[in-house]
Amino acid sequence: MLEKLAEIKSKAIDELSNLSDLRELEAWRVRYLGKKSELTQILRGLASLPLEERKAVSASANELKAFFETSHRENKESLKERTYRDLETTVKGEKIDVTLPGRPIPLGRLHPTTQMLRKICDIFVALGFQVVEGPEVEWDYYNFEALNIPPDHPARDMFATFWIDAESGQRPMLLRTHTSPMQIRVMERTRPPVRVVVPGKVYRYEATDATHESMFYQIEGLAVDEHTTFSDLKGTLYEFAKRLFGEERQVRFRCDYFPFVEPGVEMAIDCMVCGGSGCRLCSGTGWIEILGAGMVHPDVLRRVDYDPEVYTGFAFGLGLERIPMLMYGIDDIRLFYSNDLRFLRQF
Ligand code: YSA
Repeated sequence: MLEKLAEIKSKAIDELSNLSDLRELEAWRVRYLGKKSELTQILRGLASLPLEERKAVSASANELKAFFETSHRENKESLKERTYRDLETTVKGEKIDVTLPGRPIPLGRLHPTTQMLRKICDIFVALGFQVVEGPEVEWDYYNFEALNIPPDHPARDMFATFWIDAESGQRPMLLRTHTSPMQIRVMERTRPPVRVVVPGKVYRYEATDATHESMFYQIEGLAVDEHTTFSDLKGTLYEFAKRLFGEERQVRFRCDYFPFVEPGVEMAIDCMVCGGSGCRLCSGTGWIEILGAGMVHPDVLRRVDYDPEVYTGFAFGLGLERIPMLMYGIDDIRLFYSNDLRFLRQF
């Protein structure tokens, strides 16, 4: 047994000299002084030894225990000191220069389409219009029929359509090709006076090019009341153009055709690049078309139970991307939705 104790001591001293931190020292303590350690087992078994042997083993085992406890205490102190010294060296070596400027946090920004959409809506809100939104998945009825565009009407060719489940035999459904269906939805649920603008995404089944996307934004406007006249239409859109493009802009109205208005017009502003003398932007005409508009067709009013003898109204619709393209000289509409950060960060 005495030999066993000598063996334990030599092994423990050997391990002790190789410890490098407090965690290892604690493991050492458990190994040699813990409840399950060999030394503790020997001390517990002393009673079963013959008297003579018990005396000698007891003295040696207790001496070893005291030795281990002292060694543990001393090593703990020196390891603690070593840890502090190491920490101090590390901290001194890694000085933080608090005078350095912080790293900038990258800020997000609003998409140019969103910025323009808000700007335009703000102008109409200031003119007394309410902003409403509607579904992008729409019934054929609202997108076409209620707007005087029955099946097989040639005007359907103006609106290349993404149909949804056209073969199912149910009511035909589509991705709205313009925001005009919201004219019907708004009038169905409100009585005049009505004054709304409707911003939103629309879809056309078209090949994309520099001026055409298959998804783009439109803003629709609708005003209906007793005695609303074509002069109201002109005055409202004239004011809108001045507020958006500046006081000096000239505005021109010319006849156009949309089945849901009578008469129909297109509105143009004089070219902001050449001032009307003709350039590449305005294709040499001096004018840039901004929107389609007109007086709401009496048949459309009748369809929503508005008496056209009592109520009249005007409506307009504009392609949103067209405006920042003109203002900032952007020559390809596809830049808006191709998510190139170099383009988007400019706005
Ligand atoms: C007309 C009269 C009203 O009383 C009310 C609304 C309207 C506008 C009508 N609903 C409409 O959608 N007319 S439109 O087919 O000529 O489109 C309007 C604008 O959308 C165009 O002037 C153009 O700026 C834009 N647009 C059309 N197709 C586009 C497009 N923009 C990008 N990509 C396309 N594929």
